[in-house]
Amino acid sequence: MSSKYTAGPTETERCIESLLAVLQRYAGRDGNACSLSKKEFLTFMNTVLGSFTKNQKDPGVLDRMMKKLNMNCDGQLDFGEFLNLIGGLAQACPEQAMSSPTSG
Ligand SMILES: [Ca+2]
Repeated sequence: MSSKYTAGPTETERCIESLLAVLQRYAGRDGNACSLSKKEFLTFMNTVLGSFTKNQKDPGVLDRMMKKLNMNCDGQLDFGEFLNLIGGLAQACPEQAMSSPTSG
């Protein structure tokens, strides 16, 4: 590590660490703290992204999201697959993200 890293983690690094911490918090419920089972994914979505899931008129949307995100079809969302979820959500609401550039 060069000296430019001694000032602490960058904003991006903190974001990644936060996402990893969130994943581990929900993923740890069944003993595998590195990936979300479908049940954990549903808990995560309904808890953390309740405003998103509440607005979904299609009850199968989370099932399809899980299926789409689970690239290797192992029934679990690992960190990479979880990041695809976050990226997809970020793309789905660019206006909301853009409307508050100074918050957080
Ligand atoms: Ca997977």
